[in-house]
Amino acid sequence: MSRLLAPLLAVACAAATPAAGQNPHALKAPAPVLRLAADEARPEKTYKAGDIVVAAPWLRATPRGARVAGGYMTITNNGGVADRLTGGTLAQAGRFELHEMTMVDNVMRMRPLAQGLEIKPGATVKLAPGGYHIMGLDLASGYTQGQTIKGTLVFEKAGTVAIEYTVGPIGGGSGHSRH
Ligand SMILES: [Cu+2]
Repeated sequence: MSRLLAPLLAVACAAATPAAGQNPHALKAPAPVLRLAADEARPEKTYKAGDIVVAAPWLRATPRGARVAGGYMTITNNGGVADRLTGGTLAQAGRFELHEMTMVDNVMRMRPLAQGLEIKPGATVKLAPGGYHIMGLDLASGYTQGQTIKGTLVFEKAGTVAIEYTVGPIGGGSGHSRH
């Protein structure tokens, strides 16, 4: 990875993390816009392939000009053997990576999951801001809140799962001030 790209990725990941003192649950709340009642009643979207269930995938909306975006979801393995998320695709993204956020010297950093992400039998793994996430890089254009964006996830055993991300808010307390 180029030295130029690394700071960009750090910004994107920081943007996915609540600022200090901010209630992380507040980020999950919808922006104060009018929503249809039917929208509220819609059940959480799930996608199944073999023993794998992917629930409620969402992407964080991108600030203007951003070339990277983080995505989150919950993955459950209902089978009796471990499976592994190894990659995927994301509409408008030139590249797709699996990442993990970790605290290093009090700074949130991320690293690619070179071995993918194991989903143990019976386990539910949450990809969420501040932890595991998928990342789209080399975006041709940004994502706007409310959009539905197609993508795929590739599992070692369950194979390829077509999913649709809902684009959520950019979120407050972006880490841009760190730069
Ligand atoms: Cu990342």
